[in-house]
Amino acid sequence: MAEIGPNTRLKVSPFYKSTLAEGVAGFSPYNRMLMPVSYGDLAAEYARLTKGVSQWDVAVERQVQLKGPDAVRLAQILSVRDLSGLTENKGKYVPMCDHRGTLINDPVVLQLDDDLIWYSIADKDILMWARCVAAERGLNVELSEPDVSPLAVQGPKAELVMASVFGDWVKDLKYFWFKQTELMGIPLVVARSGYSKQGGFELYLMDGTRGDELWNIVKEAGKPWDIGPGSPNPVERIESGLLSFGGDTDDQTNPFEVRLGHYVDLDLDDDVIGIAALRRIASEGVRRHQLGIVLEGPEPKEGHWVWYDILSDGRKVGDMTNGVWSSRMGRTIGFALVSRELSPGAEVVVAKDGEEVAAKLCELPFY
Ligand code: THG
Repeated sequence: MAEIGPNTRLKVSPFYKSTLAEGVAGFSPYNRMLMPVSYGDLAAEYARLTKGVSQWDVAVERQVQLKGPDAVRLAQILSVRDLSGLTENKGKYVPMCDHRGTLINDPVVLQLDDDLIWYSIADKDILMWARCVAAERGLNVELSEPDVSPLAVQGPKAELVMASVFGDWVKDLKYFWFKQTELMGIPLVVARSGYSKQGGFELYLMDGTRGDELWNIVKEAGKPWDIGPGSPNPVERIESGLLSFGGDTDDQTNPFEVRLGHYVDLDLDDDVIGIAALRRIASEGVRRHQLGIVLEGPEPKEGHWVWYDILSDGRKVGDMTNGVWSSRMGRTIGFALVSRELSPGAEVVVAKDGEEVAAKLCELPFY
């Protein structure tokens, strides 16, 4: 069998050995690293996430660090959401665009100090982008990818596990709030966040030599609640309506098309990259919008459908960007990026390998 594995162009997560020991069954490339995507039993992983608690190696969510007197200024230039209210220990979800107003990332931004910001990024080279912008604008800021790797603890019982590890203060963290702390001498940022709607935390490990140690502390602490390994779950995130940047977006997608319009502040200064283009797009109106889609028919053999044409009256009207079988709904469900002409309730067809599957558009989220 052909193999792909860590090499000099594919960095290893600090939790890599632990995930192998847990029986990781699949990886996906992301930010030039490998992200675990399955431990071989997706139904059990879904159940753990929605009813219990699971721990995820999401070290691929790399940090782009902005440090120096112009860190805050650069952060705003890179973000089409107003960051004037950004303060230490309270993160925000922010769309990042290029000069065309096209979405190039949807990071979480964390301010750690007056002159220190992390952009916790999805899959794309934002370090290179930020360095280029900083240099072209003559800003006094140092850009780097620090030794920081998030471990997510997600699910309705995550708070119990985290409180048993850190104490009751974690219960007071609001969504995206975080605290810099230590656990047995391991430097961490503890945040209430994560890529699910089941509740949970992220532990940003700040010493890559101690990944397996942190993994095992969480694993031991979670035993009373049957913690187990997992990963960002495609079924749960589609049911919950969470966007996958790069998965549900293409090289033309702007934030208004994919339900991120309420994170765009059009009255930001013109020096914010993409804001002028977004003003124009907002006044002209978007061509496409993102809706849910529900397909007819039983569970398909292959679990995950990506980028199939959506047709209406025999004409292509958009794409089903991701589709999965939802046991909870008894249907294949997905995200549709379709022409504005189509509204929830519209009957369409998904064209898949020469077959046509009847489907209906709906509002998001499913739950
Ligand atoms: N964790 C961390 N960084 C990340 C991700 C993560 N960076 C890249 C990628 N994932 C970013 N994507 C998202 C998408 C949605 C959310 C978080 C990261 C999210 N959204 C909430 C929602 O949509 O309801 C809240 C948004 C809000 O209203 O502010 O949590 O997983 N560290």
